[in-house]
Amino acid sequence: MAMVGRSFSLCCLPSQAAGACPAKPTILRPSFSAVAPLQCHPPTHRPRAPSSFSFSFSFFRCVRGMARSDNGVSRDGQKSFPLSSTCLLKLQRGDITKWSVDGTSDAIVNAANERMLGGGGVDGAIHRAAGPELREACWNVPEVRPGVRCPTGEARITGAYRLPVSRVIHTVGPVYDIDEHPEASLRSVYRNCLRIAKENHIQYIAFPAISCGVFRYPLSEASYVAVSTVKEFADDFKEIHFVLFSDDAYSAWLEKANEVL
Ligand code: AR6
Repeated sequence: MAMVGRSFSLCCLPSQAAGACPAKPTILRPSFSAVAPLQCHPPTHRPRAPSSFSFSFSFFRCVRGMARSDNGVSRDGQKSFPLSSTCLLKLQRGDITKWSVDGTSDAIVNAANERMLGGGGVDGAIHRAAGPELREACWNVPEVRPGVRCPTGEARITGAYRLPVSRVIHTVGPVYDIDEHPEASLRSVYRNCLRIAKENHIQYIAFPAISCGVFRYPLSEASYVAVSTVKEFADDFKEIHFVLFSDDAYSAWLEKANEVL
């Protein structure tokens, strides 16, 4: 797949206006937009007895609907929950580096470490896919103390370079066994990511299961914190996604969304 690189500014800090980072000119993936609803036209004739044609048409529509949705999961593998009349929560399995909606108002979240210069897990995958410009952008994020660009629970935003989204939001989740208040720290992670996204006019955002890999946060507890916290931002985004790499993580998030929403 051809990748389109960008040479724009190294880093967009929260205080900078969204316009500081130019919009990506090319969308590399089709959008995950919903299928347009079937239209109903008012009858222009007297009601007729159902013909074999109308039966077969209804049957076709029914089968088509089933192909599109199995237990609420759309053909592209996403399960949707309304958070408000204007915002959807969407769950899907997959690789977050491939995710995008429109390439201009979308962002993915990176489960980084405090140095913000790359690592393993989803952090490594995002840096590999974004290219070396992302590391350079992270390097230019000011340190708040030696070796710390993003303290645990906070968030920073950069460009996305060779990724198909417009921005990357970097955050640092708690190490479950070490953090004194892991739940409070994980809630701060989600709140700060969504705040910085909102400040930068992001409308579509995708999270991985932050802290659930190397940092060993249990999936059931993490999914509860994640789903219940993003709900607070239901009026601020069009879609909030979780892109979950493992079946276990997907099942945990699905169970929690069914409970909480
Ligand atoms: N797309 C979506 N999710 C992924 C992907 C991917 N491409 N790759 C892994 N995951 P982790 P943490 C899932 O360890 O626990 C790094 O070294 C993975 O299955 O990436 O917050 C950083 O530099 C798991 O469910 O993040 C930090 O040092 C989830 O992402 C440290 O790890 C998070 O796992 C952060 O640890």
